Amino acid sequence: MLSNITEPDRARFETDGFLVVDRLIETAILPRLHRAFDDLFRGKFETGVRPDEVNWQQQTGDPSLTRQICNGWKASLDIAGVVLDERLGRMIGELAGWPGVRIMIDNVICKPPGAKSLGFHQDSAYLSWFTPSDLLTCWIALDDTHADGGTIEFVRASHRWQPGAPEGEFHAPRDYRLPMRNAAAREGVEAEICFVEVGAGGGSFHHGWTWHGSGANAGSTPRRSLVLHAMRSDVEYDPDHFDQGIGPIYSRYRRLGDNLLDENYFPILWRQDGYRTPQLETYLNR
Ligand SMILES: O=C(O)CCC(=O)C(=O)O
Repeated sequence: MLSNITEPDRARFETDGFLVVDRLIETAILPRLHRAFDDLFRGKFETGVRPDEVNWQQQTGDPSLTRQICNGWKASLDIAGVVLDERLGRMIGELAGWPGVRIMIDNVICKPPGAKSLGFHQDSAYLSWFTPSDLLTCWIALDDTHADGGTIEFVRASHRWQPGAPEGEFHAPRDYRLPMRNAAAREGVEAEICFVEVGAGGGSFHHGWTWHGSGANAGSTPRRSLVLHAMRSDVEYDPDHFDQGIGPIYSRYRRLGDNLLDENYFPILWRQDGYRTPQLETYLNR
């Protein structure tokens, strides 16, 4: 049974800055998603479109690193079927109390046994080019996850800490928790780290300011996850913060004459009034 958001879920998310969920997607689709991951990291792009960020490829990638691709939905219809799902959009909207939900970006992440950590960070510290700049992320485990297998870790209630500036490396830093420990020291608190340990198909939601990262994979199985970073449906480009975090790739999608976000690149997954970007169904059923 796939989860729905309940009032206690909302209260927990509000208090902790994250919520762990047993089941987010049907386990029957996991083999297809595993194959889609293999294809993407081998450079096989089903739709003919290259994902926006290809940070690791089989032929050239450093095998000690965690593999990452951003906006796999543009290359793989199996990935698209998950991260453009209306149901996940609704869950995010209900958790956040937003009128509607757009995808900002997806992350395809694979951490094989032995692969290195991803540094602790706050997503919102890197992303203030749109307004309102609220962000909420759904992290889906495609393998069973364990504390020693490099699963994602959250610091409880850290979404209430002072917003920090970007600090440290994301890929394979020397001490992956250091920026978070520095922030905890500034805050004068002891960080309470919570590992997301779920079966494949489960996962979590986290607030844009919640501190999170993940250690090296000391286990014997890969740790794959599919991540949906979402924003409100009514966001616009923020001309006053346009240079903050958008970078050369996503700034290309800006329209010439106004600050509206183009639904071809940032589709609306769900809105309270029933609207959903109409072209999504055509794309998903190609
Ligand atoms: O999967 C991970 O280890 C980190 C993912 C992440 O940074 C995120 O979901 O925001």
